[in-house]
Amino acid sequence: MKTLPEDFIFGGATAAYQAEGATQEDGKGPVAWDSYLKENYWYTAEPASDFYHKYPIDLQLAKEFGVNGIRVSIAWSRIFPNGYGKVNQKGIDFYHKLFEECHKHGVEPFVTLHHFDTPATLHKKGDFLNRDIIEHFVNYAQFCFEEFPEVNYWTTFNEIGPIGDSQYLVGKFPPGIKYDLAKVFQSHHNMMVAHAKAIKSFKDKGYSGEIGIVHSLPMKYPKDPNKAADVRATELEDIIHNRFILDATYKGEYSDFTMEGVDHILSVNGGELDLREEDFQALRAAKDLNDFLGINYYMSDWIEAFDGETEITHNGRGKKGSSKYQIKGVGRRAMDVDVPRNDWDWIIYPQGLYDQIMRVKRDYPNYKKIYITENGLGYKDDFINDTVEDHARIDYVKRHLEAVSDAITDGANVQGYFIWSLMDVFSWSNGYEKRYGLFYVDFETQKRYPKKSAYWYKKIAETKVID
Ligand code: BGP
Repeated sequence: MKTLPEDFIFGGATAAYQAEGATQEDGKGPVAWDSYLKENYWYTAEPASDFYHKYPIDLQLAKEFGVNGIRVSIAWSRIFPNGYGKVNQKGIDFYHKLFEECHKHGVEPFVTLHHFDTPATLHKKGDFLNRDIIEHFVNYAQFCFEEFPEVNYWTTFNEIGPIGDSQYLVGKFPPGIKYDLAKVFQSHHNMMVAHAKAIKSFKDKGYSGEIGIVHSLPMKYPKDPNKAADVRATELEDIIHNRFILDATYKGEYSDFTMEGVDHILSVNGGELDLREEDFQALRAAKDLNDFLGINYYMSDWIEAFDGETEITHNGRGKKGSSKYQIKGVGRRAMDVDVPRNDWDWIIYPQGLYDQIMRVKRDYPNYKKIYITENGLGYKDDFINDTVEDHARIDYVKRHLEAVSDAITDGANVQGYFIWSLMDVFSWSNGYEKRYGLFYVDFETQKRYPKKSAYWYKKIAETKVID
């Protein structure tokens, strides 16, 4: 039986917009999602999991079930309703109370400054495509570092990769632009510069605690490893989703290999990047300052060569087999590989987590430590007799924890795992039907019910034996 270290964090993850609800309460400023969900989806962020009011219950449950870490994010627009300028004291008070409650229950808060929810005012001006936001983000970060000394673990951004992809490639996040690869890379780059400047200022001011970044790192494999065109397609997909942001994080520049791939993609798809020497100065100054890397890992993809136009269909309703993903000049995700998927076509492959951790260790040796900051299985839970017999979720988490254990045995420094999600929350582009939580949330009554996975997780957290 595999084990995990004694001081390992067994966490649960959440995000402000997906959990809190109360989108217009106590002076919170709007975010682009408020209107975007109304106009494009069949749900809104109300009531979410009403974490804004129910957090003491969730933290009590966390404690009872052996969860000793929680990922939460600060909603930027609760602190600065317009993204900058006037501050909102009620928002500040809320997070002080939240962090206090976490510590009271022995649940360490890992706090993200930006989890997909740019204030509407800044989003309207181009979000991270507009360089002005870099300074606003850094000011907001500095404000939080100063205001919340009780926070021991800071994360600048959650998933710079999927933000750009979802906003400008897939078009499922606001502003819903499709197939614009130049915007994808520019957004990634500008966010990485904002990250670099924020952590540099954190370190310069000598705050206590640690700071890092959370990247989503899906592993990419060639459908036929003996076919050069499949291997090339895989490399290009990997550059879009992993290599570009990892290079920026740990090398402070893009390697020649990465840039050659980016140039190729843009030569086929059009568009140019605005990459300035001052940006690279900022990236270089920060590349060794990341105390940790958070890896969010849900799936891997098998990629094959493809010669045709870009077409991406998002499977948001959980209708298995309805997604499509092919990019001109890059490749396409093979649907006919013999690996299990969930209803949203996410390929379940724990070995990919091991491979991704070991790749970071090998290619970015200046990483210091890793937390698995999100991993979990989304599905339409059957709520029967006040619980959910979520054996598939238990199996999924078990196999991914085993992959983490293997990576530690093979020399990787991984110090914690946060299941997505602590309690059920709504999913950005898939609604309330796609559940992940250890605790089932009845969204009408807002009551919580432990699922079978919660009891199982508690046992692992207590024994550190993956059984
Ligand atoms: C990550 C996000 C989370 C969460 C999770 C599950 O990308 O950081 O906020 O939503 O994925 O994804 P989904 O909700 O699309 O199933």
